[in-house]
Amino acid sequence: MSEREKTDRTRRRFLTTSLAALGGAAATPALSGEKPDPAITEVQPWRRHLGPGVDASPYGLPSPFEAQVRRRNVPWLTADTRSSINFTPLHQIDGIITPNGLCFERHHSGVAEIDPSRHRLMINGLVEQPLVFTLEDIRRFPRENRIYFMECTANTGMEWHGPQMNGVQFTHGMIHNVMYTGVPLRLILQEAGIKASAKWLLAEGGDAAAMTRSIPLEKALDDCMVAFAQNGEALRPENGYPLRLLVPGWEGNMWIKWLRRLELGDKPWMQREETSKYTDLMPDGTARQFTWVMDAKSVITSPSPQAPITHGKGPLVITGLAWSGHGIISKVDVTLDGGRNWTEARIDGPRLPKSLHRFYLEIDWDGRPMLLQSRAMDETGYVQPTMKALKAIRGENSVYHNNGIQTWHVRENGEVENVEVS
Ligand SMILES: Nc1nc2c(c(=O)[nH]1)N[C@H]1C(S)=C(S)[C@@H](COP(=O)(O)O)O[C@H]1N2
Ligand SMILES: [Mo]
Repeated sequence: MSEREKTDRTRRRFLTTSLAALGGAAATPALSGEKPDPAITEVQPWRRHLGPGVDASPYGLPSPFEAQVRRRNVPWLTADTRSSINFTPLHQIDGIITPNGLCFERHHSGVAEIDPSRHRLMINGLVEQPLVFTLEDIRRFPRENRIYFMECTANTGMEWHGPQMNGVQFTHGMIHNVMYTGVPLRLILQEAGIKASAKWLLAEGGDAAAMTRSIPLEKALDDCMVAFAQNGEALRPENGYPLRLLVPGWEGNMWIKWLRRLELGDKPWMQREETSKYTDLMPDGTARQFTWVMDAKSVITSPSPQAPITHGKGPLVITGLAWSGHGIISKVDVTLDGGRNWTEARIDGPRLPKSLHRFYLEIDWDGRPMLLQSRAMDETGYVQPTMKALKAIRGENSVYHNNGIQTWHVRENGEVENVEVS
């Protein structure tokens, strides 16, 4: 019998059982001899009285039964939550969009709480006419809607020295994927008039850190945006309200939040800035700099250490995310045996450049241990490397840009552990 036929047969058996349960019949093997299911036979509390009316929650919140779906930080990673990071619960969400309240946060000086009526965006430097915009001014430019991932350069950074964090939220959760509404940066810069000598852009945040980053003008004029909305509503304070810079496909550090100033210059403001921190130390002691693009990467989000298999053997949905700063993901492969055999996974939902892609592989799990991995390929033909291949090139001194293949060890009891295979 083929793998597909076997899966179909198991699924049919599975469906008959569930259908029988719906009908209350106890004729199937799975139900015979068991006590009646109180979820079926008893009237539940929520059927005994009317529920709350329409305005009970003017800004809706998830069901209280979903309270465990939340961002989490790792207290020992940083000394103070105001210069810290928390992580997106990748194992608890599906599809490709990160709900606003679950987008990971990374602040250098806490969240700036900005009164939008007193927020300004200033443009100066090598422009014909320095300008100051209010938010109302920004909203009078033509708008675009774009879905982009934003990944912190340090995502998966703790894993360079072998498995550290036992959960995909912590190994890969410095990423979110949001539909932004905003204005192409090009239009705003052109309004001020770009001088011919301008080659670089300095973006500055309005937080206490006054964080700045230099961006090549070529990128700024390409697909950068100034966004005021995320997933249809105003940006959240954590993510840069009321205005943030988008630098699609490039490292998260450049996506300046609480954006207050754009300066055009003829050379980068590097070294004296934040930027010097974000280099990759190579085995020979030299540093890799200007590594802005986030290379193709993927990870299985379930099963994973925080999302073990609780239903035993039989039908199992393996799912995960894949992304590339270079464009679209063309293919994701999944292995159950640590890389010996690979099967192409099914990508479902929008396949957009520089956005998360969702993949699935449905299997009939025989209950035996697995070494699960996923491997992404992007439209340039680049294939996500193994940890071993990555370390051979980059050595062991790196902190940033770890896009190596992640391995999850699934035990017979369904528990999952973070491991590295050589
Ligand atoms: N103004 C300002 N912008 C900032 C930061 C900051 O601390 N201040 N942190 C940067 C870093 S390192 C990252 S990874 C992202 C985090 O964005 P998020 O909080 O929306 O996840 O914002 C970037 N932009
Ligand atoms: Mo970051």
